[in-house]
Order: sequence, then structure tokens, then C-alpha cells
Amino acid sequence: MSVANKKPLDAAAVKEELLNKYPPKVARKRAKQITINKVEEGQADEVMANVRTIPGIITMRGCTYAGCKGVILGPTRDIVNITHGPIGCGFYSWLTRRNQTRPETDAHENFIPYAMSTDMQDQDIIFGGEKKLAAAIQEAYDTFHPKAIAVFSTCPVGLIGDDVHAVARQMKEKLGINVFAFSCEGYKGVSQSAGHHIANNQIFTHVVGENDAPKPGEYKINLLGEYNIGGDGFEIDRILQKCGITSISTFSGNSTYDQFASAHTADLNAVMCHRSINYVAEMMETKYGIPWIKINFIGAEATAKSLRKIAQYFGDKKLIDRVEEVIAEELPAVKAALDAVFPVTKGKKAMLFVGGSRAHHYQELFSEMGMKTISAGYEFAHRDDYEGRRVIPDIKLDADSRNIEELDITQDETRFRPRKSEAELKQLAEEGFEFKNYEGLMPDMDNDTLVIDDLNQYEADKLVEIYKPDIFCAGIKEKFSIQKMGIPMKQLHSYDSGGPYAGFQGAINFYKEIGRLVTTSVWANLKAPWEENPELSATYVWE
Ligand code: CFM
Repeated sequence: MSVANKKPLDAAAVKEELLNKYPPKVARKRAKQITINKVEEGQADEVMANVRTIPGIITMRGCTYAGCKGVILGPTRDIVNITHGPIGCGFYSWLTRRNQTRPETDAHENFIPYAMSTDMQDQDIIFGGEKKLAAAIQEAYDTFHPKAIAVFSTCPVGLIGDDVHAVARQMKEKLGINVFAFSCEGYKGVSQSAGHHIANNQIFTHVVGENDAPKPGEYKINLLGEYNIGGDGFEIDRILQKCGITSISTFSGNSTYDQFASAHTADLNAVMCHRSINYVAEMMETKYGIPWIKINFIGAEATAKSLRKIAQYFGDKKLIDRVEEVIAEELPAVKAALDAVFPVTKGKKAMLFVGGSRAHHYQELFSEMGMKTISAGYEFAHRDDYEGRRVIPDIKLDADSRNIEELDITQDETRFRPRKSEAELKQLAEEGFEFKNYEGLMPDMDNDTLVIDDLNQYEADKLVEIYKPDIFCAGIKEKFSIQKMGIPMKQLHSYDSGGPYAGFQGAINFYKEIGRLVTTSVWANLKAPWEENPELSATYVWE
């Protein structure tokens, strides 16, 4: 008997059903990536994460190049990004992530609309592509005269051994601008996560700390891991500004080269997406003495909590009061929007399988709407994003992780400056204030929910068939197969055409959008031709 007929659904039985079809070896591996959450009875089993996808499985993941070029550097508008590789890599990463940017004026540089590539051909693969790369850098310089040029390696570059860093060094010397390269070949890691780490290392090495000029403003923070998808960063900036908090840099939504170069002058790093940028937070703390905290601007309550946390850190009454005023001003509209959808969203079930942080953050918004997350997981997060940072010492490094360089960072002799005195730190600790901690996704999920890493197409279809959620959240690759099963699907990478969903205004947008989605019957009413006419058959022409 199928578990779909049993009630209530037992997580262990569902897990078994998901594994049923696999060959034994595949099932053994997937079993470690499908975990039954145990919050009430203490620790759940550990989640096997950040390991290679089994060949043949249709994964939701992307590649290392995508994580480096698209995710981390993509949203910065005034660095010329050149893809060193065949044209497809540059073309398919051209404006495909909905990060937005807003130059101060039309006269300011914005290279985001361009796709630049060395367009490697067979003969470059055979004889080497370094000369072509140098020529491309020269051409980009002659055309745009940018302040910086970044070079991104694709798979063939690593296979043939082009020394992109040597070319970047030569061109930096020749042109007198900052030129740096990334060894972010697509195959380099098990997913785009490796690309984040590689990008963080190079930005930290080549850009952070380049500009010591003090920036005006009070309560200076960097917002790390916010990429301005669908305008999220604009909404967060609006709120920070209203509170009187100065954002020195965002890594990397709506950012500029100079923001990265000045980031070391901030007094706090507020980390939104822990997975993609925790490396920069850690390195800035070691080198410059900037502490970091985890915050989350997805969800109205989470936004209020994060603002209070930033205010508590600075400990200044003026800021603390101002933050309360802003929250009091913003919440009535949020509450009105929530009240309007709550009767239809309450009790509905959601599933979230997204990237390395949103599968957690968006649970806040759903729970505000009275919706339950019945199963969730990341595509490429690491164990700490599931189980919390306390498991970091237990994570066994495998060959794939060791393949990604760990920089050896030490205190900057002249610029290291502790931001808080011992007494202030003690005081904050007594108030229960937590630095550099992230508890991960699992403590926020219900007991006996399935937490699944690197979900694949087969399992997604199975889960939908078994649980029949009211909404399924993932990305473009999953969208249409889910909708064809009659379930509303919301893209939480690109937000479809919607957003922003961060901050207070974003929460309002999200409530409305989800309210519409869970009440529409259009997907359930759609019938594919083969469902309406099961006798539909075909013959081969030679028959
Ligand atoms: Fe961080 Fe992201 Fe995400 Fe991510 Fe991404 Fe993204 Fe994402 Mo798509 S940086 S981990 S690599 S929050 S592009 S803005 S939506 S998978 S959950």
C-alpha cells in the first residue's frame, strides 16, 4: 500500500518510499541526506551535506563558476567581469539572476547589462587561451576604462591549465588598475558553494582594505550576504537609512568596488546569508577586529528583531529609540496586510527547497501567515546551515573541500582595532547577546519533518505526490514539473517576477502573493493532454 493513503503521514515511511526505487548504493547515500527532524527529543541524525551529487541524479544545484561569477560578483556594477571560456558560460550567466542595481546617476558606471567573454574556440583549447585573455582584458580596458577587471575561469581553463592569475598580474601592472582572477572552474567543487568561497577569498585579498578614507555617518555596518534579488536590498537600505544606520557596504547587492574597498572601516558585520559569505565575516574579524552577528530581514518579525539586535550592539539610546519608532511606524501596514490574508493562509502547508539560506529564512514569513513548513532543505548548504555552527569542528574535510583554498589571515598591524572593550563585551554577553552564531534551519522546524539535502527531481515529484502541499518553493528548474502536478509553485531564487520580499514592505508583498497563490485553483484544474485522453498513443514511422 502506498504511504499516500496512510494518515497521518509518518516521516520514516515517507523516507522509505523516497528511497525505494534507488539501487542499494544510491539509497544508502541518499538515506544520509534525508533526515527526520528531532527537535523535541534532542539531536536529530546529522545531515550529510556538501558532498557530490550521485551521477545520473537530476540535481537542483549549479556549478562553482555560477557561485563565484553569478552569485558573489554578479551584483557589483562597476567591476568589468570577463568570463574566460566558451561562450555558453558567459551567455547563460548574463542577467539570469534578478539582482538589481541603482547607479547614483546615469553617468556612473554600470557594467551589469554586459556579458563579456573570451569566447574560447577549439584552437584556444589546444594552444592555450592566455594570449586571448590578455587581449580581452585590454579590449575591455580600452572600451570602458573601469577601475577594476575580474576574470572568471570556466571548466576548460582549468583542464588546459591557463594561468589566469599570471595574466591578471601582468595586465594589472600594464594598465595600472586592479585586475584579479578567480580559479572558479565549474567542476572545482561539488556545487556553487565552492564558488562562494573562492570569490570571498579573492575579494578579500584584492579589494577589501584598499580604501582607508573614513566614510561619513553613524552606526556603520556592512550587510553581508544580501544580493538585492527583486529589490530586497533596496527595501533593507530604506529601513536602515530610516533608522539612521549607515551601510558602508553590501556584499554584494547593489554594490560598488569602493564599498568592498572600504568595508574594513565598518564597526559591525551583519550576516544575512550565512552560507555564501561567512568566510568574509570571519576574515574581517581576524584581520580588522570587526565582530559579526547573524541577522535576517526575511519576515516582518525577523526584521524587527534584527534591527533591535543591531541597535543593542551599538548600545546607544538614540539608536535604540529610533529603531523602536521605525518598527512602530512600519508594523501597522504589515499587520493590516497579514490580517487580510491570514484566513486563507492559516493552516496551509509549504515545502521549501532552495539554495543555502532561503529554505530557512522564508519559513519565518510562512509561519507569520500561519503556514506550516512540512519539509525543507538546501541545495548546497553545509552541515552548519542545517544543524548550527556548533557542529563545525565535527565536519570532516573531504578531498572536495580541501580543494578550495583556506586563506591564512592574521591581524592587520596598523588597522586592527577591537570594536568593543572587554567590559562592553561582557555586558553584551550578560544581556544574552550572541556574536558569530547561527543555529541553522533544523531547530526552527517541527519535529518529524523531513529535512532533505540536495533534493532531486524524482524526490521532488514523490514528495508532492505524497504530501500534496499547498505551495512548493524552489527554482526555475523545478517550477513547471510541480505546476503540472497541480500545485502552486513560487520561485524563491528569482521570486518569479515579484519582490521585494525582505523587510516590512517585502513582507506585505509576500503575504499578498502567497495569499493569491494558495487560493488559486488554476493549477489543479489544468489537465495535460495525456491526463484527459489516456489512450493517446504514438507509433514509429517505420511501423
Ligand atoms: Fe545565499 Fe542567495 Fe541563498 Fe546563495 Fe543562490 Fe540566491 Fe539562493 Mo539562488 S547567495 S545561498 S547561491 S541567499 S542565487 S541570492 S536564491 S540559490 S538560497
